[in-house]
Amino acid sequence: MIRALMLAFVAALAACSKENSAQQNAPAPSAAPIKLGFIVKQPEEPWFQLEWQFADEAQKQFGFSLVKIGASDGERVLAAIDNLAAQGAQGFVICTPDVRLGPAIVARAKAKNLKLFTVDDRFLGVDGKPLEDVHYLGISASKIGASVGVALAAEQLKRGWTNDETGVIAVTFEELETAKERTDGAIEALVGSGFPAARIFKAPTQKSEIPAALDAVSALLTQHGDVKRWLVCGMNDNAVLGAVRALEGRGFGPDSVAGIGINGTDCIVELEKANPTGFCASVLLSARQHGYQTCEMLYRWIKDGVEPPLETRTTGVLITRANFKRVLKDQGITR
Ligand code: FCA
Repeated sequence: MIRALMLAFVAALAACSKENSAQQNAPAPSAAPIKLGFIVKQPEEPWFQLEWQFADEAQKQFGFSLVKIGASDGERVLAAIDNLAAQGAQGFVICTPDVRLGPAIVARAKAKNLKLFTVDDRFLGVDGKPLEDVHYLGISASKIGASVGVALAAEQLKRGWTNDETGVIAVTFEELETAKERTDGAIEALVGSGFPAARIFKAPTQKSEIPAALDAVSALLTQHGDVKRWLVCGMNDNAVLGAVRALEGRGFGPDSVAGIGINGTDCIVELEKANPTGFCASVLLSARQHGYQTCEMLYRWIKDGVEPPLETRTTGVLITRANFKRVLKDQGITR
């Protein structure tokens, strides 16, 4: 037994020294590949899963390595940055869980010598104004919101709903610039199309999640029992889905509700349902640009010193139950 153990020990030593000499003779390894992080605030949201999917495509295309981290609060974000630095990353893309963390994130990235690229939600400075000197890629929020408003007005017309029987619910999240611009854009377009401002009601939320929207809209509905038909907008698909669920709870179905979301990625299951619901359309954003292009820009910045533009804005296209399958397939989101 002892002899067998000793033999194994000697064999292990020999293997070890062989490995060492092989290492000594091997050519110096080429520089380690560039490593990037991609931190998102809500990894459970299909939108962010798609951003990661497209970031993975960029990783394959350019040969950097990618570390994906979900971080739902400030503590987790700072820990994620430290973790990336400890792993030898050179930069990261981030959609922050709270835009007011901006200055702290900038400071931590600088201290750790990491390049920083923000996506979706733009950082705010201590004065509450956007940090315009931090690189950012986001949607053209006002325009996309306006396109929702125009599409809702068209739905109203198509359905022959009069202004007197109809109300608008805007599920708002006004602390977040991109969210406020979206709902403001939708409201402005509806008013511009002749819808009475006095029949547009805001359901404020502090979180971008279905339950938060459901609660806010349920509370609002108790105050407006006289409205027969509802048009619904919000910052994204989940805001509108929460509203549609709250309306269903009060007996409003697809004949009396028209809700239009934004993202186009978090409503696929809804649009696939055999029977229509009050959620009738969405503006599909470009998850590819938000995931792939941000990584590409950050990679080239690190590798070749090509600084990306400080601000890049993306657009969207309207998808409905009639065309969503084809459009999602064309954009590489579904097979
Ligand atoms: C924000 C929203 C996401 C998505 C993104 C572009 O981060 O929370 O759902 O709309 O902007």
